[in-house]
Amino acid sequence: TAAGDAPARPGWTAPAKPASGDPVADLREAILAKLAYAIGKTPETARERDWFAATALALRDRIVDACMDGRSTSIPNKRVYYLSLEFLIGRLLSDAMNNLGLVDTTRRALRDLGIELGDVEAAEPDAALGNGGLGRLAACFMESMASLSIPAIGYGIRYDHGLFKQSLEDGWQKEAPETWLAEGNPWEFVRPEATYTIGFGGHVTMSAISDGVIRRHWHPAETVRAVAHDVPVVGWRGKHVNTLRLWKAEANSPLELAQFNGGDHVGAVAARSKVEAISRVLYPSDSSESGQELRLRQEYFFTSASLQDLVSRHVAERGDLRSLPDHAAIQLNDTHPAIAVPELMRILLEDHGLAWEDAWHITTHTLSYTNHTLLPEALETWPVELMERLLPRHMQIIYLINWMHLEEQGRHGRADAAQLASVSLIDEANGKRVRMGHLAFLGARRVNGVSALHTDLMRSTVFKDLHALDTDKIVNKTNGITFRRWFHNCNPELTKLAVEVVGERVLDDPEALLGLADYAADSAFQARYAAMRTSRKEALAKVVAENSGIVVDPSALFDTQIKRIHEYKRQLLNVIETVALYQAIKAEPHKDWTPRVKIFGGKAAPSYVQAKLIIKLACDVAKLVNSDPDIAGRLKVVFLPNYRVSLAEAIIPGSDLSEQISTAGMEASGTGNMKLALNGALTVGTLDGANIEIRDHVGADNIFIFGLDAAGVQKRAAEPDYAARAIAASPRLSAALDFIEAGGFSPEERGRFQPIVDDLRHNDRYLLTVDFDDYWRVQREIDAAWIDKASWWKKAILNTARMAWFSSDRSMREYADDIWRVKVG
Ligand code: NBG
Repeated sequence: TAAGDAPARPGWTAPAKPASGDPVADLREAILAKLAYAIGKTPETARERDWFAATALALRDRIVDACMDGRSTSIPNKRVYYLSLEFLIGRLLSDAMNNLGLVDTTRRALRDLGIELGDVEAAEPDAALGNGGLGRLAACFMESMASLSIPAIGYGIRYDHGLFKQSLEDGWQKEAPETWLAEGNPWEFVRPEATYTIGFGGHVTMSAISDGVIRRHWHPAETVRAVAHDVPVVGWRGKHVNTLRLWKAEANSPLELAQFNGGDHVGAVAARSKVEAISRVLYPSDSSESGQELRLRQEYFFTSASLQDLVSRHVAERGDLRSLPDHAAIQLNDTHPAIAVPELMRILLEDHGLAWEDAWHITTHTLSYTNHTLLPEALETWPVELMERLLPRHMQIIYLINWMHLEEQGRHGRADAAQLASVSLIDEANGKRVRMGHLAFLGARRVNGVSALHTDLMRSTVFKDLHALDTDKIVNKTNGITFRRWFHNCNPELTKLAVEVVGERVLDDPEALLGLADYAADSAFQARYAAMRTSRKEALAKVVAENSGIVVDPSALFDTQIKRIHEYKRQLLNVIETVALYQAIKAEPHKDWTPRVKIFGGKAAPSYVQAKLIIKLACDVAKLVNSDPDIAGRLKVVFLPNYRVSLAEAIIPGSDLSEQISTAGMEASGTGNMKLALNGALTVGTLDGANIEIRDHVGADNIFIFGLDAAGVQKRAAEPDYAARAIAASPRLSAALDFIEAGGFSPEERGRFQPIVDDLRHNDRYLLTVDFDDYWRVQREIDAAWIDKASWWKKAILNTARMAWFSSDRSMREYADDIWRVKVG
């Protein structure tokens, strides 16, 4: 069959396996068999990594059983195809065990063998095939779709190297390559039979096929093969299994024989390694565009392979491509796969001989597009010259789409030059570039934002003129997180509490969590909730000590900011408030200060100089504050290196306060905000992204809001000298900046942080100075709130209960109903 898919097998039964009637013994034997026959090791010689592989393989068999029992392999009426350049998966073992209902069974099976499950879990490398929120969202969506039995295939790239490893050398970020595949990947199936040819460059020819009808044909100059690697994604209670299909780039021939025979052995393999570079490494840019040719190659590579795959599957199953929109919904995760618009057109026109109008109808009724940022520097555009060289046929199609689109404006009397320029696919102002957001918009049936505010801003800013042409196209789909990973797996103690109070159904229906609210003021329940937090904080304190050498007191308020380091996220606001707090404690050392531990984690893009300097400042502040006897442990600052999914799973349940302090209007949604609030951390945040909806759900009394809102930011940013005036008006901010500028944290290099201070005084694009005083105010309000423990725990419990709505199951239901029109369950 097309692409090597298993045909429907309603009558399939699993091959006989030893079944003693004792599930623990069965799994133990299965693990031992994998260890011997797949890994080639004995229990005596096996390392933790080997036990991990054996356990993963044994569980994978169970997933295959679930997958082949007929439900997942019968042809569904409609499939969702989720195209994403990033899937930030993390570890899969606990996901698989939990969703198969085998956590205890596995623990006991391993214990029989003298192995601790925790050690085996820790031996699994994170699959870090993403940068941050966008990639993690894709992973949450995959898990939720499987749990809701929405037939889906995720498509992405199987990078040899995921996001770089971060270390801190004297507070400076250093990057090292990530090597998750070094010892293989036990979860994946290689599918060499699902291989497609992807072209680049070359030229286009024309031929007349009948009266006046001209066909164009692309003759690529180079080709590379995309080979499928499938990772099964098992849903909750093992009811449904979907596939994450990741493409690996392979050269057509392993080496140029003629060259090799001619004696040029090295040259013969060089071409191969250049071609295969496409799937070598994930670009480490988050919310900023990287612009290199290799990046465009990656985007086209995975988009083309995915479309070829799904088109051939459709043809095999249904015969006629005209029914594609009825049976396939393709979601473009940001503009990275936006080349899908001309690529699907090309496939329909060239490979299947459809007429333009039919091809355009099919395309615009199959594709939808999610926007994840409005930051101008992150909006993808590609130089026309590069597109013409690399994808000449696609550039022609883009020109034709644009011509028809602009003609239509004329017919509707909208021929005003400025307006045409704003809706054109080509940005003429910056040396002719293709606007990928506009391209995705025109090719999509639905375009969505990821929070209510973000969607409103899409309509009123970046997509204003396009929106006016089709006011139904933009819809909102607020992000969500999978509760299986971010609640059940990462916080079994809290899950146990919830199950005891509201019953087992809370595991199947996130909405049931709301029942917890009835216990928010119950002092006995509060005590149990607080005990849960204490034990999570003790565990986190151990992680902190192991990773940073810093000893922290679990009874202090754990104040957490974990996310990519980016100026708009304003880690710097938090650091400068830390400086001001340090100065205040120094000035009044005998005052009754609320003990705090400030925990930071996050990576900076390797080329993002200012972000790296912010990390260094945080580390230098930590060094001075943590060693000052006057502070006496009332303030500790920790920067945890190599923030990643598995570290987040340890930090989140142990956090009391969640820092979500981006400049209003700049964080499209945020999802870390949801994970922390669900686990009962109170949010200190601006009215940005999903923070607004979090406030609406948890209640304004249970969240700490400060600063300008998005409209206020727009207004203030237009005023002259706003930063200088804000600094002049704030003695506290002035003193903190003066101290940093004077080398207070860098006596060995006085001017080290001058670029940071200068930027704040003269530029401050992110309005940090303007929000500073209100941030200080709300932080002191939080200090006071922490003292009243009964009230604090009540707020925390209400947060957990009322975050029910932020489950990605809810998000996926909304996409299914509104965008994909696919049946759930
Ligand atoms: C990010 C936004 C986040 C949002 C995630 C997921 C990009 C381009 N955007 O606010 O910055 O939560 O997407 O939607 O990474």
